[in-house]
Amino acid sequence: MLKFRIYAITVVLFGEFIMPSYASDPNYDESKVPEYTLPDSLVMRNGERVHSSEMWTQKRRPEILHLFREEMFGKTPKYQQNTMDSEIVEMKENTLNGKAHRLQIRLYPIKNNHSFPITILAYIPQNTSEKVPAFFALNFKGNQAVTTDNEVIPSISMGYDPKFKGKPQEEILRELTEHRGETASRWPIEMILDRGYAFVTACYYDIDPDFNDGFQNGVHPDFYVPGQTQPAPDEWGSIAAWAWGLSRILDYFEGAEKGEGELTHRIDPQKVAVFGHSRLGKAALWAGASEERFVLVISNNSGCGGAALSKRAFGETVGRINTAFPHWFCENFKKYNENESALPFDQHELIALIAPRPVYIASALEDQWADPKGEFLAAQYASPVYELLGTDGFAGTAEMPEPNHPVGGTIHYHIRTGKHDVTPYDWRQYLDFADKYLKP
Ligand code: GTR
Repeated sequence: MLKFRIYAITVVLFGEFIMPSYASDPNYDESKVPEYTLPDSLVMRNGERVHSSEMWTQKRRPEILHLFREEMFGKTPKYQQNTMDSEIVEMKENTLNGKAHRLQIRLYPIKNNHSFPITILAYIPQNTSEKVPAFFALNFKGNQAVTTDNEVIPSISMGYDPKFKGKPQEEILRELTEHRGETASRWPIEMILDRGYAFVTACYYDIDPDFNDGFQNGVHPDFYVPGQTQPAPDEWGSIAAWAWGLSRILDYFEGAEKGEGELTHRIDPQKVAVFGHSRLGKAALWAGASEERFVLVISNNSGCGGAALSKRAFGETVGRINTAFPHWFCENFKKYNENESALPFDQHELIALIAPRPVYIASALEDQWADPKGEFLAAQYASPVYELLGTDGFAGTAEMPEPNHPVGGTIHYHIRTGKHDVTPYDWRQYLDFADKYLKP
C-alpha cells in the first residue's frame, strides 16, 4: 500500500507516471487492444430503441445514471440543500494586479457541524459590476498552491497528506506557505479574469483526503447511519465525494445570489463551468453527469474512470486503478477488475449523461497511461445522444486530430503535445469554448 501512496504522491508532485506494480505490464500496443462491444447509448437494456429526446431524458438517461451510481462512483447520501453554514473569512479588492476581488469563504456543508470546512478561494473580475460566468475547479495541493498571492489562506486539510504524518500543525503550515504557488502554472487565473470569468477553487482534501483509510476521515463518516463504519458496496467513494463538494460550492453561490454577500452574488450560478484535471477530471465529469446545474464540463487528461473507454484496457485499466486507489470508486466497481467486458456501460455514456450541455475532453500526447485514443473515441461515441437532443455533438468528427488542433462542436476535443499536465494552451481552448456558450 505504501508503494501506491508514494506513487500517487509522485504523480501529483511531478505530473509524471510511475507504474504501480501489477501482475502484467500495461498495454500500450493498439494491436493488442481486446475486441470489445460498446453498449449503444440509444438502446434501453430491454432492447427498446430510444427514438426521442423525451425517451432519453425520461427513461434511458436515468437507466444509465443509475448504473454509474451503483456500479462505479457510488450513490451519494441524500442531502438537504440550504442546510449549510458559511462565513466569509476575507474579502479584498484590487488583488492580482488590480484585476480581482478576492473572497475566501468557509463552507460547512452540515449545519452545526464545523469539523470539515471547505475553504473556497474566489477571484471575481473587478472591471465589471455585472454578474459573471465562473470556472469551478478543485485543486490538488491547497488554495495557497494555485497562486503566489500571499494572502491566500493555506489549506490545512493538506495536513492529512501522508507526507505530513506526525508533523505539528505549525510545521505543516510553514511548509505549505513556503511552497505557495507551486502549481500556479496550471492556473492562469489572470487570463481567466481578463476573459471575464470568475475563478473559484477549493482543495479536494477539504472534502475527502485522497488516501485509503477505509473512509474514516473526510465527509463520509458524517453520513453513516448508526452502526455503519464504511460506505456500502454501492455507496460513494472519494471521487463521488469530490463531485459532491463541487455541488455544495454551487449551492453556496446559489444561496448567496438570493441575498446578502456584496460580492458573492456577482457569480452567476447559472453559468458555472466545472473543470478538473486527472483524478479531478474524473470528478468533474461525474459532477457534470450527476448534477445538471453545471452547464459546461471540462475534463483535462482524466483517463481511466474519466473520459477513456474502459473496455479498451489501454494504459491504466479498471483493475489497476482499483488496486492503486481502492477508495476512488465504490466497492461494486471492483467486480470489473480484469473483467471490463462485463461492464454494462462505458465512459462514452458518462459523457452522454452531460448532454446536451457542452463538454470539452482534452488529452495529451505523452499521456498514454490515460489512453488519449480511448478519450477521443468516448467523445465520438457520445455524439449520437447529443445529436438526438438537437446539438451538433462531435460535429461529424471521425478521425483523431493532429496535436494542438481542437475538433468537434458541443462535444469538443484536443490532444496537446506534451505530458500529463494543464497548460496555458489547454486553458486558452477552454476559454474560447466557454465563450461560445456562457457569454451573452
Ligand atoms: C494516476 C492515476 C490516474 C490519474 C492520475 C492523477 O496515478 O493512475 O488515473 O488520475 O493519477 O490524478 O494525477
